[in-house]
Amino acid sequence: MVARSSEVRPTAVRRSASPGAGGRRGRRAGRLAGLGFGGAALLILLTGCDVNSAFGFGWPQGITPESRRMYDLWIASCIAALVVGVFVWGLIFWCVVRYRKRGNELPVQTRYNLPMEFLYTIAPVLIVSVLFYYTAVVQTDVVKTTSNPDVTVEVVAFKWNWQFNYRDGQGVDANTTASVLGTSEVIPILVLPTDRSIRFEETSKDVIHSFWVPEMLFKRDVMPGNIRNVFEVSSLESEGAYVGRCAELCGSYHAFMNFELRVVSPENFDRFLAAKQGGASTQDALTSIGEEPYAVTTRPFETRRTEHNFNQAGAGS
Ligand SMILES: [Cu+2]
Repeated sequence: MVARSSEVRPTAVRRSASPGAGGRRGRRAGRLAGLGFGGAALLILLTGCDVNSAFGFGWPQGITPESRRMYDLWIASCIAALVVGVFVWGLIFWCVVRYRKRGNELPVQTRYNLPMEFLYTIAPVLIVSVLFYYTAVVQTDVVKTTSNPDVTVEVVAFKWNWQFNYRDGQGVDANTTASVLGTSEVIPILVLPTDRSIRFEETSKDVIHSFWVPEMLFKRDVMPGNIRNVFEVSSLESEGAYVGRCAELCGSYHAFMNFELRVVSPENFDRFLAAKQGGASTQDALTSIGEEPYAVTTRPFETRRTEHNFNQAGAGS
């Protein structure tokens, strides 16, 4: 038989209060701990009225099935962490109250506790294993690609803007059928349809950039040279305008490297593409389908590239 713990009774003369006092203290500590748990549960319940804003933890709602899976993983991980946290805080506060100093008596000296040591070794391994399992499942789903996406768009990054090429196939050998190019004056608008799978093929003209639309909850590095990073979304679920950014520090004007994702209906997307292929400008093609011709989520930044005005008072605005 294995001893559960080894306790060394202090030799000091016990000057404990009446036998009933310890029991009363224990009950009071239990009530305090219960109150703490109840308060935490009530807080979660009350803020749970709007689960998405209470448990969003800073993440926007996704607009793709993939992003919703990542969102769910993130929220579930946060809630699991909170549950563990509340449990640990509860134990700490319970110990602080239950075993607080009472007079000069030396408390029981516990040297080891096998079940407890077994628990706090196994529990973290189990938690990490469960987190790893769900992360691997969601990641595999998010990065999977198919052989026949509905739309293929080539994302070309360069210092410090974007070009979006609509392609007639996959890979470097496919042809560009229409193109959107950003300039210092005009934010490039990437027009894409709802309800269709979309393949993004990324390439860079110079340094490493990163294609990021926060509402897709996803970013991927855009590499120069022969590396062609590819990812797909199985559909874009809500029409609208979403800001896009470069998420890799790529040089002086990295912060200015914005674009806009404009999600439209499949019919309007076909009309937009036909207008572009017919020689219309991006702004005219957008107007022809009843969309705002210029970006509405971001604006071109004043780069002042020709002025030597760095570090001068009043230069920033
Ligand atoms: Cu960049």
